[in-house]
Amino acid sequence: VSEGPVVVVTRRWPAEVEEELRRHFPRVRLNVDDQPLGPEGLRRALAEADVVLPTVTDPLPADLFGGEVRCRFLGNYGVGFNHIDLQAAACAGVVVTNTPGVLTDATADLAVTLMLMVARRAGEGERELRRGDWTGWRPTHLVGTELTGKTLGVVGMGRIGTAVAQRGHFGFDMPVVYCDSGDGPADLGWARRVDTVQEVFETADVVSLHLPGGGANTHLVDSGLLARMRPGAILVNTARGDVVDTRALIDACASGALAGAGLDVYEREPDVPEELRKLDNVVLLPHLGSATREARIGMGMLVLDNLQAFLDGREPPHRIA
Ligand code: 8YV
Repeated sequence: VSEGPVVVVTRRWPAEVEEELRRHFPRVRLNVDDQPLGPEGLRRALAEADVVLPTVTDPLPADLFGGEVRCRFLGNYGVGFNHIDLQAAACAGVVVTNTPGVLTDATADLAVTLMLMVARRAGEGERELRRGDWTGWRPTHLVGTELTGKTLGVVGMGRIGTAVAQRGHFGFDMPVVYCDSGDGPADLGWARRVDTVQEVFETADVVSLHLPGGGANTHLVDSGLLARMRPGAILVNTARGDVVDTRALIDACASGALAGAGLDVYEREPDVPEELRKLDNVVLLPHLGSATREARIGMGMLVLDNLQAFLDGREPPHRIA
């Protein structure tokens, strides 16, 4: 009886999913230290394992696929995959999958959390109270703005963008404008599609980003685009850090051109520029978009579904290369 494929899991996963992995794959290698494998560790994993299950903390550029590659299946634990060179993977004969859908609600909820935290100055208030600086209630203390009735702009109307738009429109009565460079919905009735990112930035009071990182999207949000935002507007990024030119965002938030920004992702995670960390009108979360039990278990189970399909000779449901 074969013991099955060698499976490398690059980080710790929820216990329920690791249990499944152990049950199905006796030769699974779990990363008990939970430290990123780094380029050398990843190179070794690709050379020694039949299956590698990476996360966003495992950059897999083309050169890693240039050497010895025993790996036939890369099951990314996450929906975003700009850390993987898909073309190089495909050339090396590696099938790649991702985990869309199961983290949509968690990520949309976090985008709304950031909008509310910035609009209601929740981070500022929490820091003040914890410092022991709260002197008591007064009518002019930490006055923010309401989301209700403000215009929500969504860049990228895929699964997550649509879930954010629904929350904004049906939960907070926000008119919604959106753009989509791909096959996003032409018309939703309750949300208005516009042709360009510029139009979204010019029209909205709150702009939320929901497009992939990398390629042409890197620094899509630059100083020019930020300058088009309405005075007192808010930018939220739960997509990928590289989509926003951080330098330009720091300037826009520091000058008061924007009311503030809510960020969950950064250009060089886990490094977050000190200048950004010093800004009181910016809310900073440590890449928590999909950090719910439901989403993280769902992501693991979906990786297993994709892997099982591959091993059975079926087309994996979420194949991306
Ligand atoms: C994950 C994410 O936490 O799925 C994504 O694209 O950014 C997050 O849900 C991370 O990518 C795990 O690999």
